[in-house]
Amino acid sequence: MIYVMSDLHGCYEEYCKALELIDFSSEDILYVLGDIVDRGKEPIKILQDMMMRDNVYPIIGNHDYMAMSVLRKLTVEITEDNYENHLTEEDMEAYYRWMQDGGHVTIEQFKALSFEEKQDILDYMDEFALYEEVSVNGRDYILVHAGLEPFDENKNLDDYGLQMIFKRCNYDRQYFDDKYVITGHTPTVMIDPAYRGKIYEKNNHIAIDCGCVFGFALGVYCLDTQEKYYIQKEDDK
Ligand SMILES: [Mn+2]
Repeated sequence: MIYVMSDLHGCYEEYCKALELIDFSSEDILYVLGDIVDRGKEPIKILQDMMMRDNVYPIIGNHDYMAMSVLRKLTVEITEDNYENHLTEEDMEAYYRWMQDGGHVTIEQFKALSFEEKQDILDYMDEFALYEEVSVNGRDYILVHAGLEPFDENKNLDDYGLQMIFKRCNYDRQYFDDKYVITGHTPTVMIDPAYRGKIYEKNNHIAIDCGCVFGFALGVYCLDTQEKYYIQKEDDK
């Protein structure tokens, strides 16, 4: 079976419970549609678990992108040649922007790793895909973190570039008649309050960020059966 989930945001416990719920095995495939890090409690643990599995395919989210850009810069060995000009003003701005957007937990846990563990994580994140196209039982899916905006049906998917991870999807607009677009990034409660904590399906859109880190749920969607699974977020005590 092929499954998708998104916006784990450090919710390691719920991620483990979701794998258990779907009885995830080496025969299955899981796509994670980005925003694995930031905000929640255990982002690095999720990354390390994903890295160990060769049937989990990551797609990059804006938080993963921000984290990777900043952590790359901070993990460079400081030498006599670069110590004065290694971090530019732009780097510092990116750092503060990331901290304001929930990067604290990620950087704290990253700092506690050994140099090799840090490199492994950065190398792993470097390989994250920008999007994926998957066909299952005659249904075609495009898997992407944020959306395809500004949308143009004649545009190649590759031409959306980083807008795919930063620019919010327009859920009122059907992009394709013959393809489903699966996105995270926008908690479904923001698309329509009636979908609070639930996967949203309309206009050939499937929005799967059920707002786990905001106290709602982690949703899992099965591409083979169109079944939906939920892990309710435990209250942080
Ligand atoms: Mn996002």
